[in-house]
Amino acid sequence: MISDKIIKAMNDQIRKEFYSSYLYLSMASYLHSKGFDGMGGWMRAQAMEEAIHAMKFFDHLIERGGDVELQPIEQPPAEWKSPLEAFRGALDHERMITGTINDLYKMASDENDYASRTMLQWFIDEQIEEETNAEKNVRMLEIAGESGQALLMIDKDLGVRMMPLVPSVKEV
Ligand code: OFO
Repeated sequence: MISDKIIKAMNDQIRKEFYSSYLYLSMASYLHSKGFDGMGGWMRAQAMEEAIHAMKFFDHLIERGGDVELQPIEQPPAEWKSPLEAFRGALDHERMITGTINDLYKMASDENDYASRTMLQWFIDEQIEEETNAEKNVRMLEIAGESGQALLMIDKDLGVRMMPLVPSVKEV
């Protein structure tokens, strides 16, 4: 049995994951507008991945008999000073999300909700990867500085990221 407290917290997390998707889509749009289509493509793939994260919580609630209550998603920023500032924003955002996942894990542990804890373990592992990738991108852009040539190389490098595979519809 999943508690009302966890149902509420997971509904909040669905909003946060969709906000992440919105934020990265907005960063993608900004980067495309500046001519960095590779970086924009990377952000676009990240936006898709966040929507998949939201759906993992959505599916978990349905499987556990908890009601999904979709909340309004706030408007993300649309402009950054530079690609570096956008990627720094992404890193800060991932660090914040890691905190929310850790809080959820603690809540599930306190309530002896082992099913939620197992599901959240996937997110804990995922956040390590998310933060590592975000840190790597920031580091590369810091090294590139104002060099147009280096920025174009990073753009090309990030542009090879594949779109995530959308999992098939779950049978619930
Ligand atoms: Fe970027 O991470 Fe979702 O959870």
